[in-house]
Amino acid sequence: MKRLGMGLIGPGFIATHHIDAVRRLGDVDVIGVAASSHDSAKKRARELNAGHAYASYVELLADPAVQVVHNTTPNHLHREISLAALRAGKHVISDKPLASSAEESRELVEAARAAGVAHVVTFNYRGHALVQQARAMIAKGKLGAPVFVHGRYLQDWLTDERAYTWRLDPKLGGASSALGDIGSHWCDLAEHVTGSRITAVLADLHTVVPIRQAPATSAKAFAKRGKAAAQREIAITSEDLASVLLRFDNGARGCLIVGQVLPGHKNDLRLEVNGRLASVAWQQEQPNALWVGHHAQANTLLERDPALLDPSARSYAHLPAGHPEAWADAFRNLIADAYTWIRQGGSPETRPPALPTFEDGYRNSLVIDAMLRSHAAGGIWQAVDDGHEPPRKKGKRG
Ligand code: SOE
Repeated sequence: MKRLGMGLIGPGFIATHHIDAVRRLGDVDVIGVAASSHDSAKKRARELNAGHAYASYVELLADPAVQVVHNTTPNHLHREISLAALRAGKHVISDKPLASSAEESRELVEAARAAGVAHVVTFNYRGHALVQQARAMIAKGKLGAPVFVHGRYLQDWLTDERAYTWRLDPKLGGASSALGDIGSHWCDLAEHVTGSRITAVLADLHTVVPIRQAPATSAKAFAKRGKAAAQREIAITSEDLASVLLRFDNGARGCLIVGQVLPGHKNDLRLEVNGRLASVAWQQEQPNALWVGHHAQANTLLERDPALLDPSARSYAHLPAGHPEAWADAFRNLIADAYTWIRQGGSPETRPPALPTFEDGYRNSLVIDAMLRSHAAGGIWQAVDDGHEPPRKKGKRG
């Protein structure tokens, strides 16, 4: 198999997992990294054993040894970096969200189509074998018509008012925090697993911690608060708590709760789909079991046993039953699908069915935008833009 070269731009928290996943494929070389400065790139290249430290991302994009660019920069740089990589003819794998707004996301979709390369957004929870099992069961009618889709994504790493991250700064993280950062994962999973689309939302957003004591440097996700040195008060305008009602295009109703200030919840993503015949529920913190609920027979708990999985889910399980697979394995599965697509030329016809692309990233931004609009309008139902018309420019009437 011809070896491919990858370059990574923005070597922060998630970059480690991109590089780890790529290394597990066995036929991709980590060529190098670019960061906010050459010194930072040198430091991270050493720490990650990630090859060359480029002086800038422009230098990385000019390197013919790099065919694939992983964009793991902070949200506000996603558009600039992905656009430059696409224009340089590189395949692009971007951390979520695709960009800071629906408008930017749409621009990236159009640029990716024009470039004719693979374009992937890391909605990594799709990579779990039992998520694919749930999707296959629904697609094959095992649940009957889905009538209710509900769940949660709850965390507590922002509970302490001294915790601060760039994600809470609208200029860097975007207008939304909890919904944009983790609600986006749940919405993508709900649409992917059910095969249906969220058409309308009714959202109630809240900021539980409106003032934070920010240290000189930003908190990393899940970092424990040490005794911070310099403190400054920052007013928080984005939501850290959200309750949302949903309507789907297959007539199903739904509801979602999202929060990042909820003590005891670490990375508590749960999705449940109730059909007219049966139900399924999957929890990210117990990823090797899928609950299957019945009305007229005993409920079951399907363990992640490749021998028992639908053929479409089996390739996402690499270990036998009783050998747990988890977050990093799902991440690797998504990256493996991305490189399979790249090797097949990155055309729409060859995309692996579970692989989220820039189109899914754009779609996801439209759903989150509708939730923000719903809340801003006082909590009224808002239709999700279908993405065919350019999203309304801010401040323009009509
Ligand atoms: C922080 O909320 C975070 O790292 C998110 O940014 C990730 O997308 C999620 O998978 C885990 O939590």
